[in-house]
Amino acid sequence: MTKGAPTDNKYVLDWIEEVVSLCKPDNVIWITGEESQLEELRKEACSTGELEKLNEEKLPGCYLHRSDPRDVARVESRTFICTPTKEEAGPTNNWEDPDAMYEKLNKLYDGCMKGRDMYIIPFSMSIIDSPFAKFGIEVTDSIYVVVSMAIMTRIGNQVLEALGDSPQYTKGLHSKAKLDPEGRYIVHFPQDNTIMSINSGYGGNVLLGKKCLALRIASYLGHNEGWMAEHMLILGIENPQGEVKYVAAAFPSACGKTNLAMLIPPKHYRDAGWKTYCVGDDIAWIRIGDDGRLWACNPENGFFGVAPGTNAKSNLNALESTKKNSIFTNVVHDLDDNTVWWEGLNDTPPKNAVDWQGRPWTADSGEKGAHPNSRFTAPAVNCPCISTEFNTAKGVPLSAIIFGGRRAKTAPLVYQSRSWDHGVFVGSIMASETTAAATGQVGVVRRDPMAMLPFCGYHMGDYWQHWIDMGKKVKNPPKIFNVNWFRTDDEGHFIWPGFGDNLRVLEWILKRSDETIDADEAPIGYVPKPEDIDIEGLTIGEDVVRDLVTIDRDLWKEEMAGIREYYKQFGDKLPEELKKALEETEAAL
Ligand code: GTP
Ligand code: SPV
Ligand code: MN
Repeated sequence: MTKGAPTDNKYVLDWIEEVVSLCKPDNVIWITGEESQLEELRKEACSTGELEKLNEEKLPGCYLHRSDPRDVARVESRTFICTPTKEEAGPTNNWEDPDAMYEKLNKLYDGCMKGRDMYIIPFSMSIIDSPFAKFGIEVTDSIYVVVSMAIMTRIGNQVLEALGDSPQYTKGLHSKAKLDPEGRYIVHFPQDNTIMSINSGYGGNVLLGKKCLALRIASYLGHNEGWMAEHMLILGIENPQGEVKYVAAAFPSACGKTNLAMLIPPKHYRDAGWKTYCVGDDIAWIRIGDDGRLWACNPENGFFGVAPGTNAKSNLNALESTKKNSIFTNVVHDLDDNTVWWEGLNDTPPKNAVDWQGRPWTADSGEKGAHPNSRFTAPAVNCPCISTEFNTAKGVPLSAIIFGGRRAKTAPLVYQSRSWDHGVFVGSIMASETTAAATGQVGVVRRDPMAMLPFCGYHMGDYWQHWIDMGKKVKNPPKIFNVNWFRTDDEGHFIWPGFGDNLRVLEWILKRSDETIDADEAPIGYVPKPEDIDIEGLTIGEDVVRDLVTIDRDLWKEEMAGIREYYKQFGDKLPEELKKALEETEAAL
């Protein structure tokens, strides 16, 4: 079956022999990266209904895909980190003994590709000639996965050439199998550099370069190798003096990374000469540079963004990114002009349409036409504000790291940590309301340290210690902040305008990073003097800003009590620095 393979790498060929004999596909197809091969596959997928070709004039090269209705989001309850001991995976991950898990999975994979084609996708996270790139090979029986990976990563023979005869690559085995929710597993074996995903066809569960490799496996590798894999967007901000500074921000799923990564400055900022550049919208790999600063690069090559709410006002750059060579998953299909629609795109829903499940649908039905976690897969090169540094190996130096979540109360609009270690504390105590990006209840506040709860490939206590240790090694660490765009009033409306106006907060953050502006001391850190947040052109006044940055001591005392309780599960692994920061905050309150 490996006859005619485009590589002699015996570590690759032996593994492919193994998965072929396990999955028993009818054919084995090596994905070369050539456009002609991808085009053939798209045609084949259109012939079976797996993809639908959209209006070539309005959306050239674009396709619609619907996943199984029971398979529309990441499934955290079925995502596993299988380290030799449970202790290594820690209390926040699902764990099973690797041997037991291999045995269980091998039964599920046995013959799962009979009657199907197997596709072998060599891919690279980061540009292929980067010394920091990590290579992977994803084996899959899904054309949707092949064409999505071709957007999200660098793929094909060029990766095999760069890999040469090295064993250093991540093995990723994916099969849709029967799409059975009961048999669904997304499993990571960090020590074996292996990922196995079965019975799902939804992005985050099956595009194995993304959350599985670039976060779960990479966070484990980064811990061993002295770097960090983080759930962060990377944004460049140019001020009117022409200086470009970079920030990285970690927000949980569906909490605003893609939006902040592509933000368009408010009008008077644009007029003054402010510009923004997107380096990444989801994942940052961070290293210590020769200059003693932290440098971040985006290992991905595309965006897998939330569709609902994306519109010309909220995120024009994302919308523009989807205008060609993109795939839309679980959105509304407008049958009149063969385009797509979702809630929040505009006020003119299509009259003749089918919903995300392919059922006839009109807006009057009162039901949502697009799934709340419907997504677009778009090439990064399409983004009008893509950074010139996007395709560089060394990435960009960070001036600030920002944590944030979706909190109706408690968390202020912005606050700054007192030090690196205190910043790690601020990241570790993050909490956010759950969203449709993962299955389960939506809108429940849960702790999501560094937005990595579902993505950390090892013990969370060790992960925090790694953050502390990295801080000791960097001479000029970025300052660390926390933001919350989602505070609501008594009627449940968002108080802060958000989106492009978030630059007003970023401006304060950059000034604090430069130490060119004062701040007020609060028990939890530094908060802006209300007059230091630019509100020109907004309908809210300084008094509202004052409220947004005010700390409610009673709520925060409760918060600290909750954190004390939360921390207990980490036992000895809880870094001393975090214990101390908790005690200091309690005392200050
Ligand atoms: P993942 O791709 O799942 O990791 O999500 P994300 O973090 O990239 O979130 P995204 O930018 O797609 O935003 C998710 C939702 O939050 C969308 O419905 C947005 O409209 C909304 N949102 C983003 N930024 C803001 C903001 O500043 N204010 C408010 N109120 N909503 C926002
Ligand atoms: C997220 O859930 O954080 C996403 C989408 O970015 S997924 O790729 O499904 O993880
Ligand atoms: Mn996103």
